[in-house]
Amino acid sequence: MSPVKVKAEINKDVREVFAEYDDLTARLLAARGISSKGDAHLFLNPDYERDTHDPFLMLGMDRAVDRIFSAIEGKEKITVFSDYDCDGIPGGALLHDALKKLGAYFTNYIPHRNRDRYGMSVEAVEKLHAGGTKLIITVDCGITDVEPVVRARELGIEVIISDHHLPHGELPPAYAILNPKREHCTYPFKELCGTGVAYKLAQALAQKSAIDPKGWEKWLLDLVAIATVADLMELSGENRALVRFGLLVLRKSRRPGLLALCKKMGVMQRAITEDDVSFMIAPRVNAASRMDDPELAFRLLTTEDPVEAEALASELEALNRSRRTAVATITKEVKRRLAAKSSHPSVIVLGDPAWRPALLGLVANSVVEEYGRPVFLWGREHSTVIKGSCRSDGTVNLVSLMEEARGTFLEFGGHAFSGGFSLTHESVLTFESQLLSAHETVPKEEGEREERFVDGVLAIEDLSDILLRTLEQFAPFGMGNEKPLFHFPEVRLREVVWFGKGEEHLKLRCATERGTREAIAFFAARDLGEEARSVRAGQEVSLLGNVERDTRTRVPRIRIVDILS
Ligand SMILES: [Mn+2]
Repeated sequence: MSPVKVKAEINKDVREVFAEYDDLTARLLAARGISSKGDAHLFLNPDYERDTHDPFLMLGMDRAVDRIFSAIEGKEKITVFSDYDCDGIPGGALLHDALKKLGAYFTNYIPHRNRDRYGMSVEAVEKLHAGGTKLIITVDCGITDVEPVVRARELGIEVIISDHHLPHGELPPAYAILNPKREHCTYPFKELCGTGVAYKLAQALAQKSAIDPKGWEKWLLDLVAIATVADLMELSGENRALVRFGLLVLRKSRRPGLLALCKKMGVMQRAITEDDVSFMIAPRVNAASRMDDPELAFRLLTTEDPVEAEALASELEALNRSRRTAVATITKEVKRRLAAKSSHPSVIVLGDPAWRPALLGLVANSVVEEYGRPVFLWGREHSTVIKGSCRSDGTVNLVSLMEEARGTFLEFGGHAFSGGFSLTHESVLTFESQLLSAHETVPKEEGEREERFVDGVLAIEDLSDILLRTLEQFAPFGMGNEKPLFHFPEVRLREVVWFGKGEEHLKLRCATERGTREAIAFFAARDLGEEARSVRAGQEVSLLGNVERDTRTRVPRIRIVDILS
């Protein structure tokens, strides 16, 4: 049995600092690294005006705003150039709405995931020039696109870059560059996503415009919430406020596309949570570019026509279904090939020209989970270049690993746990051996721990509205603010129910003084394994789980993360 430990045991001193709060609140604050009364107050009481910074603190903002207003006055054609993922698309939609409000003459451009390069390209710039564009505003891309920006200038187009990716090397010769991570930018919060940076630009434009009612830009926060959660940004500081208030806007959003999508997905709009954004909305927005054209998702977010909205929502729903099937098919094939081998090297490397590169990240995720080692998968589509995705189990930093084998790649990029790359046809043959020898030399990180850290130990009797309200103060949850996890050491089961089409979901019922309480695990048969399959009524089990509200009955329940015995 894996030992369970409480994350932050609080001593007397800490308890005194948080004297005004109950035990659980104090413990959750401490577990989030909050140590002063002032910080606790800020964290528990997000305030839009206080927590969002003046957009003009961002380097280049004055220049960008002036240039955009002069383009609007001069009726120059503006193109919003955004990335094709669930950060670029909402960001493109956000500037679409803002520029429309301001009466600009503009269009949106989103490159195609398979046909075009990532970010700006010389070809795209030339296409926009032919269409009469005089000013390009990027969203979620552009910070490294020196050559396309040089080409734009040659053609008499000015470029405003808004991006949040880490700059490296020379900056493009753009008219203005908005990026809190660039050198000399003293903007106080660095972790905005691409749509977050676009929102700062919209805020600045709104401040300088005469359009009433003041504060109209806040209605764009639904898009900021979607992108910040989907792009896995740290939910601290300004992001915490943007997402908290963005979710409120999302619940009231009148965007016909979101309304139609919620209906299709069976999500109650007025109760949308960050989980609905991560697991329902973001996959459908991403399915557009993975399976077809990113334009579909962009139009869903911007259309004002309920009939078009309905059609687009159906289309995205269908694309998401075929995306799921395609991922499952490739995953099955990968696992079949792996199962056929008697042993596995320290890095799993597989590929097939028939695999669609845009899906391989999702496949790699499940292979890492099963095999517990770094996984590199490659495929090909619409191009002669081999592209792929990699995921790490946490034992090596993928960026270091790829740097060590840099000669084998055409291009590569990413983070410690996930990345992407491209290869030439020749290097495919030596790819695996190159990665294996790089893996030998690269430093190893400590693997996953055996111990499980929880925020506290509870009894099933503790599930109450008061507990839920305490936990809700800590929402929204995500990166840097994980959903509180609890240990329920002795849960006496009254009833064990398997439900769903293939009886794949598990519901455990328990009797308490407050009435029946439930613990639930979706796809328990697949995700929880043996322990789940062997539970019986009358037994006592030890559970790890989050506490949530049953969306239908509003009664508090446990969302099972693991069954320990
Ligand atoms: Mn992004």
